Amino acid sequence: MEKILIIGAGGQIGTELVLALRKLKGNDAVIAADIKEDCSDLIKDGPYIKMDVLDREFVRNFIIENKISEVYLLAALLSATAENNPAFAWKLNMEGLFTILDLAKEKHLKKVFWPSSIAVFGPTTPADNTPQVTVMEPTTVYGISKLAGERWCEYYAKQYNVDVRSIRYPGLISYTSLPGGGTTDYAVDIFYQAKMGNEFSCFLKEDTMLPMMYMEDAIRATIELMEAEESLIKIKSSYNLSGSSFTPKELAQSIQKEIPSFKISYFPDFRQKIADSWPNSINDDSARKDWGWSEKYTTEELVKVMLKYVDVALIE
Ligand code: AKB
Repeated sequence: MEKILIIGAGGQIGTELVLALRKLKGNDAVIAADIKEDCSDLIKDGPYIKMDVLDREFVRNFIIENKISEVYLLAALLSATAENNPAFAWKLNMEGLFTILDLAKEKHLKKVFWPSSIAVFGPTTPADNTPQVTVMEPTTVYGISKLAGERWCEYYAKQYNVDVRSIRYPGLISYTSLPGGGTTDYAVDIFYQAKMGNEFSCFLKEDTMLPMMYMEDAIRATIELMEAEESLIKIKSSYNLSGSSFTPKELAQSIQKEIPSFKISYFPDFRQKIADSWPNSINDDSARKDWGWSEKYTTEELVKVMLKYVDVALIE
């Protein structure tokens, strides 16, 4: 029987992945794990374990004793938080990955999912329609850790036959649980402020174009990648994935179509530099060709869904 462990299950992606995978595989087949003592009510309908991904022995014993077959390793510090604590970000983002890759190398795990990010790219990367294989000189701690992680995933896949799969996520837009510590987080916060009737103060300049994706597409991509035949997964580092790209101004204009009184102002902070180093748009031809990826949500569609479902109680 498949037994899945999601580490970092309390986060923005983790919460939604737990829900989606439990729907697909059954509640008991999907164990949620996070550093917090208790899990959120959203994922209370299945097993939960408090787990510090940096406690290598604990993680190893849990996976071996519980005969876990697949791990989704989502615990990480994102781009903005990582810049404020580089040493810890490097430790957290790398050590957990080695623990899991080693378990897969020792054949305790059949399959591993590890998320990469558009942060692997840098200012010298072609910014428009960024190719799968291109110049990669990230200038953030988060980006450096993701690029190093990608290289290690490919190394373990090629040297030790580890089945590890990965996606370079763009900014993810969702309403079920909040993002934390990312540079693309403005594109989620904006919906809460719009719904509360507040003017939104944006920490990026109005013309900062970034690749984004609606969470439902991102979760579907993750599950489709993990369910695909192993022979189809040609890229062992991480797949480019594209949803839609927009600037804060364009996003605000889409929101104004639904809420004409909505106002936005711009006060760029340290995150502007991070955003400026990332691509405007992503070429995901490899994901389309290898395992049949295609996105469903346009910017207009995601704006409509977000405005309908965002619950301001989540931030109060
Ligand atoms: C961030 O902004 O740090 C993340 C990412 C693009 O990986 N959302």
